[in-house]
Amino acid sequence: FTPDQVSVIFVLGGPGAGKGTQCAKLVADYGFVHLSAGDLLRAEQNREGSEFGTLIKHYITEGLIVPQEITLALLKNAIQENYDKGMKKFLVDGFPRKMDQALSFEEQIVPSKFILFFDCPEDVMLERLLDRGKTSGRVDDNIESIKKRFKTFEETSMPVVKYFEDQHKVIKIRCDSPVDDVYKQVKAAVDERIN
Ligand code: UP5
Ligand code: MG
Repeated sequence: FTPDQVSVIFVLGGPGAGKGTQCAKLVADYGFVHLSAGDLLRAEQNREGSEFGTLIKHYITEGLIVPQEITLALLKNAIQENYDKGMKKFLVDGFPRKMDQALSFEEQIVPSKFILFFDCPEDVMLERLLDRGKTSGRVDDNIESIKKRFKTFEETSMPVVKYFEDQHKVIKIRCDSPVDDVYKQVKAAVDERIN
């Protein structure tokens, strides 16, 4: 695929802000392909024969950003696979979360159309993650990892949001309200931009 053949929306926001939840609703209504960078990394970690399994698990447990080469390759492959099946519209969730990734993706793969940014107070995200941790089985849904994820988000990922804000590409959504209230804002934002 070439950049003019696909369209990508980045979905950003802190850990537990509700990115995955809102993406699932957009998929149902608009037929986007939802690509969560975290999900792709977890799948690669568990793939038999992967040479990156141990490394990915370490970065995720420590709330650190996996070296961009790995994540970029996973995303590029996933876009290609879906493009081959005729899919052209993608929600890239939880990526880019470091400046090098933002620049590489837009230069090497495709520039994003716009960014949905889920803005959520930390105490709300903490409560959601601890609650999800009771059943999620995720190695990073515990208080130690969550604190590290929050720190990485503030120090490393917020500069990416700022970078896109300066380009007037960010739509900020408040997400400390019920899922359907948040989705109303999301839907309005998407309808305005894609038509
Ligand atoms: N919930 C959701 N919305 C709600 C609402 N409005 N009201 C009440 N409850 C709500 O939601 C989290 C929980 O909250 C769920 O239980 C949900 O029901 C409830 P979810 O939709 O899962 O939130 P999300 O923002 O997707 O949270 P997630 O934990 O997935 O965010 P992270 O960004 O932390 O996780 P991700 O999987 O993207 O990344 C994990 C790790 O992978 C990173 O920390 C990093 O180590 C690594 N990574 C990289 O290295 N590079 C990358 O490019 C991407 C990830
Ligand atoms: Mg998620």
